[in-house]
Amino acid sequence: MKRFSSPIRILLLLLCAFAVPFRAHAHVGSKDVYEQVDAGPYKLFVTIRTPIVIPGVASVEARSNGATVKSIRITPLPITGEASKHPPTSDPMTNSSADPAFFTGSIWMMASGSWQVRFEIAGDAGTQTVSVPVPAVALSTLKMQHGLGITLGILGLFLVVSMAGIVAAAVRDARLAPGAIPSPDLRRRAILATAGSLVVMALLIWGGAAWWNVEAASYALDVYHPMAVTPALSGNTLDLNVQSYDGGKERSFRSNKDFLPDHGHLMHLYAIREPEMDAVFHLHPELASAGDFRISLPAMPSGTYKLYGDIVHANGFPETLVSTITVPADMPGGPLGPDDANGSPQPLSQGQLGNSYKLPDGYVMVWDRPSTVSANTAYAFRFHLLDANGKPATDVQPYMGMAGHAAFVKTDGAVFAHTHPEGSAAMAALMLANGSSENDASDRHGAMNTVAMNMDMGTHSEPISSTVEFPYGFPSSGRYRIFIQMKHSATIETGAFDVVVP
Ligand SMILES: [Cu+2]
Repeated sequence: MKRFSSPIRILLLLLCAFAVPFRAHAHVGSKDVYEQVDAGPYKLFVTIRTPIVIPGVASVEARSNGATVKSIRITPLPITGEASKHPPTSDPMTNSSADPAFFTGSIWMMASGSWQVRFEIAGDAGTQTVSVPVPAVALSTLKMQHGLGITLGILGLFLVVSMAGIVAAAVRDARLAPGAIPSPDLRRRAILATAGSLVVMALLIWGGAAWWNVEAASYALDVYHPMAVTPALSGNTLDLNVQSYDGGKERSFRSNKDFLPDHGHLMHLYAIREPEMDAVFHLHPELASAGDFRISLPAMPSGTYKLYGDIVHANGFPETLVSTITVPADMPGGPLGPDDANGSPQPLSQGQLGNSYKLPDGYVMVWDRPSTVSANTAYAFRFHLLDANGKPATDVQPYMGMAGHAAFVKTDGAVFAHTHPEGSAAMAALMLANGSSENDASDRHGAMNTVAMNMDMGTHSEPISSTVEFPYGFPSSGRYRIFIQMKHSATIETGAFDVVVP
């Protein structure tokens, strides 16, 4: 932590108190982690609100909804590397006196990177340990507030003028006998000394500003930028060229060659037609060469599409790579890939989608919409798949190893979060943090086990529940469209729901 000398760090932390709105990118604009955690008999609904500057404090909330939990201790540690083997001493979470199932705590995130919060859960059913991945990045350089700047400026000017006054008085009056009047020569020397002191102070201020700018530029290199991606469409072949991010600092470097498969694919790409969000595709480009993802696009209605490509680095750090393509009217289209799916909800301008969404094959997706939805509040959003007779579907299958996939997308494109029933953390990172991988089906955690086994068993597993829940909280107010994907028999359904968050 040699980035800042401590006065500057303290000042930066102080400035957090004067935070201004910002845009974040870890999905896109959705930094907080909402996770449904299973650890043996214990179930925790975890919310981790990450800081927007690093070092910074993350606040952690956990609600127990399984076996009774007596105490929870938390500790932050990297997901991979030597430091991941030596967790620091854990801190106890505070148990709410009003609600014994609710725990709160906070932890310092001291460096950017791929972190996890490890939970040690204790209760009558014994002790369990489980980890939740937390990508920690600085998302913003905080601008000083106008009023604060003016106040500090006036105080600074007062210091300079006072200093000049002290110098003038010292030169003119210091050796004068009481009551004597300073000579014209003394007065002239006082004026010269005052001018000299002003020059020295101007130089000091200029030097201080230069030093500050160097520090700020160094910090700005650590502010998170997603890796750049350049799309190229030729016929229906889409290439996504991903460039490593190199801010010139080792700790902010992210490679375009270290991707982990996440529920079976290296990239999960959502293509959403702009501006009406009336066509959505969930696609899976393959690596054609290092840093180059390629896919033969299916038939797509023409227009401009926003692309959100989710990848996970080898250290468990997830990124959403954003770009835009224009699909021409005469683009040839191939078939959808086996894990690919699409939907065509009504355009945004035709009003709001309600709580039930009619699917092309007669099935219906239903949202148990909460009576109120507010920003920065954790929910378990619940959806059901009904068959053509309005009965809960009995032929629901895991879709890429999960009961469902959700994408929460703000209509202005400022928020995109692709989440799962386990939560908003990337599955590959979750597995890494809990000591397993997609190649290792014999891992130790129930939820992860199910996923890994479902993937091994492909599409021929037992029918699963027709109800699916997604832990999530909207990061800001505004209008969102939610895309929900579930699979029954061999059909992947894409439902859509609108919500305005006040
Ligand atoms: Cu998914």
